[in-house]
Amino acid sequence: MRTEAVNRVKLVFTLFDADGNGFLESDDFDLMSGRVAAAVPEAGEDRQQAMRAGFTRYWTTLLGELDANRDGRISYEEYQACVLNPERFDGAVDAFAAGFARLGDLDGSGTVTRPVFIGMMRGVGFDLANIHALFDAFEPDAADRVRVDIWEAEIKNYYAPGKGGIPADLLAAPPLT
Ligand SMILES: [Ca+2]
Ligand SMILES: [Ca+2]
Repeated sequence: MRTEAVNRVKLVFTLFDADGNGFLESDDFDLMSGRVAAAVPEAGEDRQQAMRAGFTRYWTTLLGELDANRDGRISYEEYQACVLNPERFDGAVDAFAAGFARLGDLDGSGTVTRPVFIGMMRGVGFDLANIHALFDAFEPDAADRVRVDIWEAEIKNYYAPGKGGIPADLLAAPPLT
């Protein structure tokens, strides 16, 4: 597996552990989807539901595939195994990526503004400078908007163990000092 992918897996585990107790649990995903929803209160109910459903499906897939000791939560050791058979997570990652990125398309234009992008990604917990770097890598247009389909595709890339040297790696860059 690519070193970049290891770094992405480590980071996303830390972020998904929204309450910081060292394990992924159902409550973490409710907490995080609530933070993301709160970042875009003007998004319609349908999009909010699709986003929450994506989080829920991803969680139930993790639990079904990775909870080796059957305690109802996922440790980092268990989570790391997600990279061994990435195809088992394709459906869940696709639904997660679609529900998440499309939430930010508030006017149905197929694009997302920088403030909405920042707000949602801060809701997940990414570093602010890294979020701006990713937005800029998506080549915003004159109105400072990026395409939702590009964002959605990059979310999937984030979870692909074989990929490195991609825009998603910007999210796992060390914070600037
Ligand atoms: Ca937790
Ligand atoms: Ca477990």
